[in-house]
Amino acid sequence: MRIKKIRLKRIALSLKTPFKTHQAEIVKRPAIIVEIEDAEGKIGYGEITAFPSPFYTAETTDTAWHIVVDILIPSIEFKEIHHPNDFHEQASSFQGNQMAKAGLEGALWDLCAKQQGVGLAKLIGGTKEAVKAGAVISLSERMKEEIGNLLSQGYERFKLKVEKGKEEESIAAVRSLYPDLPLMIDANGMYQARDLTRVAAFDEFGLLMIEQPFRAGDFYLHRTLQEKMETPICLDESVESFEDAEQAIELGSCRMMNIKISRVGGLTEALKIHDLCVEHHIPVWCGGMIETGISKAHNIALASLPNFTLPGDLSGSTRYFEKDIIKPFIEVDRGEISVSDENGIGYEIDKEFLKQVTEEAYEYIL
Ligand code: OSB
Ligand code: MG
Repeated sequence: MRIKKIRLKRIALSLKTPFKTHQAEIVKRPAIIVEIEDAEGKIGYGEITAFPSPFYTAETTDTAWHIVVDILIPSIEFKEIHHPNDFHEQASSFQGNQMAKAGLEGALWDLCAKQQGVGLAKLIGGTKEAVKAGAVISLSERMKEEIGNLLSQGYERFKLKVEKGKEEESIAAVRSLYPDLPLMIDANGMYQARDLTRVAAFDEFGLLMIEQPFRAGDFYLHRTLQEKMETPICLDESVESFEDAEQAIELGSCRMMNIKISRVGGLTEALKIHDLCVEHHIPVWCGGMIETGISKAHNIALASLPNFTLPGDLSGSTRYFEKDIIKPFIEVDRGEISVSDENGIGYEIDKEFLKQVTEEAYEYIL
């Protein structure tokens, strides 16, 4: 791919309102933007979506920076990379650190599409012209107004973050206002074996699915709950690789899957998981990470694949932030986000704004 330069930019964006879950409260969103430049000066953009604290997966912004700068960049043979898949193959000799890997691979995918003069969605086999928007409602938000506002923008799916012991109350509050709302909850692994019966009774709420009720490594409890429950279980944190997805499907631990490019270590792995789910008739959707437009653009391209039949955590640029680092902003129009057919991720970078929000930069010249 004639890679000449790799740049990392550590940025931070302030959220319009804090995003609160039972695990963390996010007020400022740090991220690492990856730029990979080729011999012709074409630039591919990726984003490392790790958080400052390891509340979601084990990575953090700092560990990801370290892994990219001190491990991946010095050991990857960039001259041998003819396609992003080659990076995936080389990076697989290191364990874990999916978000660090995904950020680099993402920049390569954007660059690859730009070099071929095609949109990223088209390059990976996307078929849709638009993807459906879905919203995530965190704990601190005024739920009622928030849902009303998002409904008027056409959002087609609503995911509530819940707090243990208060979930029945919050689901019932939403259901009393919106009996038919396409609603789900994301437990982020907060339940234990002793909660099985109580969670199984959530069937009465007619939820689209329950996301990640138990901790990540536990395929057994998810399977036990799925056997007791009509409501589909959807895995998020549990699936960090193709092999995790295979086990989950084989064991019956879920009936739906949330695919996040960053959680599974890049688009190559995400595509493999998508194809596996097609084979097993498991519908998938694209998960979000409260990310900038760069990562959102990658998500939109992924969600344009045919088996992304459920609306994901796909929202517009101004859902969480006043201003995005891409131009134009991603917009939700009557519940849909159009899939760009411009080259690469399909959006320009607002270089001025990116510079303003950059706190630390690193450049490696090959
Ligand atoms: O569990 O899906 C999750 C955000 C940060 C970390 C984990 C999760 C989330 C979300 C997505 O729920 C929020 C969004 O980007 O809209
Ligand atoms: Mg989740």
